[in-house]
Amino acid sequence: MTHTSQPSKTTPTRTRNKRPIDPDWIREICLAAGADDVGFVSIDNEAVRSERDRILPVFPKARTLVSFVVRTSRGPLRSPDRSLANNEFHARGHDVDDVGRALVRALEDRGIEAINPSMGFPMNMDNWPEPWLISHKPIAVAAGLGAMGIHRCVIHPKFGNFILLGTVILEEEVAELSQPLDYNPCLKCKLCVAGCPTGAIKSDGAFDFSACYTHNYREFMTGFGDWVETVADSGSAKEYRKRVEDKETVSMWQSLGFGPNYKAAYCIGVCPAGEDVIAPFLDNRKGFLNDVVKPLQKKEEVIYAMKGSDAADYVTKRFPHKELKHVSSGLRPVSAASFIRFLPFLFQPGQSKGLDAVYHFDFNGAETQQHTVRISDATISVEEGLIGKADLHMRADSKTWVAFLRKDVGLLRALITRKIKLSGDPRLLIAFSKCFPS
Ligand code: B12
Ligand code: SF4
Repeated sequence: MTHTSQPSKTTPTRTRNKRPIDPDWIREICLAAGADDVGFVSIDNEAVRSERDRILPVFPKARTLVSFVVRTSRGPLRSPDRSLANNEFHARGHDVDDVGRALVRALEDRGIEAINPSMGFPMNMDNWPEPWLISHKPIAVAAGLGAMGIHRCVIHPKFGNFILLGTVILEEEVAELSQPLDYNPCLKCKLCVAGCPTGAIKSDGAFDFSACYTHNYREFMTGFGDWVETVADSGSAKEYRKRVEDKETVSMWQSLGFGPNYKAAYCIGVCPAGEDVIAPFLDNRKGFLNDVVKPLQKKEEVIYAMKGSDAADYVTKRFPHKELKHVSSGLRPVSAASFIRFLPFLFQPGQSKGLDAVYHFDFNGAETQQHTVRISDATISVEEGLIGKADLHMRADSKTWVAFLRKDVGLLRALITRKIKLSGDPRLLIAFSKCFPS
């Protein structure tokens, strides 16, 4: 099929095209607007089920997801000077949004409704703590634009992980859909594991969300919120300066003025996968390590981590020349349901050593929820309902529980007023809280 049968881009028509759209027409618009690769996925594809559930309430007409990538340049992303990387991330991120806008306009000119969720920001913060409208990664994977690497980012077969992802959602079908890759370009070299300054990337593909978020996103969202609370708590300029160095204050100003600064993204910088990227690694692995990985490992810099977290232990042990700074991630539950949902993402295996216990959470009041949480062998599992015998049973008014976690209400008061009731060994509550530093 060619796109000659389609109306011209410059002559808008309001007649709805009932035939499946020519994917080449869409691809050309995306490429002309700055994309480097494009794929097509049906909203009914099971691989994007999680996204379907997010998209349909916002755009019930959705039929097809157009996934596209924009390449990022390797030099700036690999530089120990993060102003180069930040400039590249921000500029290319805007390029992704430009492609989305161009495609939506072209589709609308043909009478086809479409939406373009942002590459990153802005997000809908009313939906905090999961404000992103869709997750671009599973869509890109289903569209054959790459596969997930050990570092949980999508690796394109040609451009490697030097890509940012975008998605446009439209109300029509396209004539041909894409297929996922039948291999994974990730080499399992684990350079991303070695490069990450916070230990967020585990060699088995597990990802310590809070380690990455607390450091890399120090000047985003709740990292910013934590800084605001530090300002509020300081009481005087002198006290503030004891807590926050001048370079941190000006960095925060820069983030507010020019777009937030990422602190690391070294996992992306060091990744050698992808046809266009791999040659220097294959030619001379030691040289690649010296030129690309070591400068980031050796860099003297501040690493933000929560006190008592696996990341804090990791920095002390693995990167003693980097300056560990204890901060709060600022992440705190907004409801009993979000407390439960967060648990697996915030769990710190290293802090749970020796703990083998079953917890029952029995919430009442504004939210009625029952969950069983097991922690053993440095793993966590969360199930709905009160299953088996608990070592510690907690019956709590959901609002009081959330207020306790947000440090707005003390545990003693909640116990005395019987808003929280414990049965079992209360020391298990201390052991539990150690697994989730905040
Ligand atoms: C949330 C988010 C993050 C989080 C979580 C990262 C992650 N692995 O998902 C944080 C803040 C840590 C982060 C960091 C980075 N991100 Co980011 N991020 C997103 C965002 C907004 C959503 C990702 C998502 O849906 N994840 C859910 C699922 C599919 O991913 P997952 O790996 O299976 O899930 C993990 C986490 O997301 C987390 N999680 C999932 N759901 C929830 C819910 C709650 C409540 C919590 C607390 C956690 C959580 O736990 C999971 C397991 O650890 C997307 C933009 C978008 N709208 O899609 C960009 C995106 C994934 N990020 C991107 C980039 C580039 C980065 C950084 C390099 C940023 C930087 N410049 O420094 C780092 C890389 C870190 C890494 N190795 O992943 C790119 C990735 C491009 C690619 N090639 O894949 C994306 C796609 C943006 C884009 N449009 O291109 N990011
Ligand atoms: S650095 Fe190596 S292990 Fe990590 S994602 Fe890239 S290819 Fe895979």
